[in-house]
Amino acid sequence: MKFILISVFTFLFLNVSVSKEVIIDMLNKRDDGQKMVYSQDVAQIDVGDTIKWLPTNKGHNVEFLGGPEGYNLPSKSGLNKEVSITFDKPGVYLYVCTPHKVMGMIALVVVGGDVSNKDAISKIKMMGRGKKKLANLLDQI
Ligand SMILES: [Cu+2]
Repeated sequence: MKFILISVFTFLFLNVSVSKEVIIDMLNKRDDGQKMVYSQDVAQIDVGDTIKWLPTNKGHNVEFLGGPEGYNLPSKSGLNKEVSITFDKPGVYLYVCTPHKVMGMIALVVVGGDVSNKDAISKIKMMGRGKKKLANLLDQI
């Protein structure tokens, strides 16, 4: 009995601690020299995890352009605003910075390792460097 109780508590504890928060910065320049980028191009997270975007540099936001089928895209954030989203649905998500998407300020979130909607994401119309970068990022997942 004692063993079962310990097992149950361990399971509950692990289950709670598994959900994590990932921080992504909105940057004018990243350590690798890339300009107008998020600190992570591809964020691989688990179902139930939260991503918090910080307006580390000014003039950026987060606008979702695509996600798994049935997902209601969140409304785009205001410039210089912190954004926090919890992802409960597995799949690939594409988000961009509204003013800089043409310059390639775009990124992906992959939830639960599920890339089954990758094709749908690849069909989202992008322009300029954003277009090239989307193809490049999709190649990485
Ligand atoms: Cu931007």
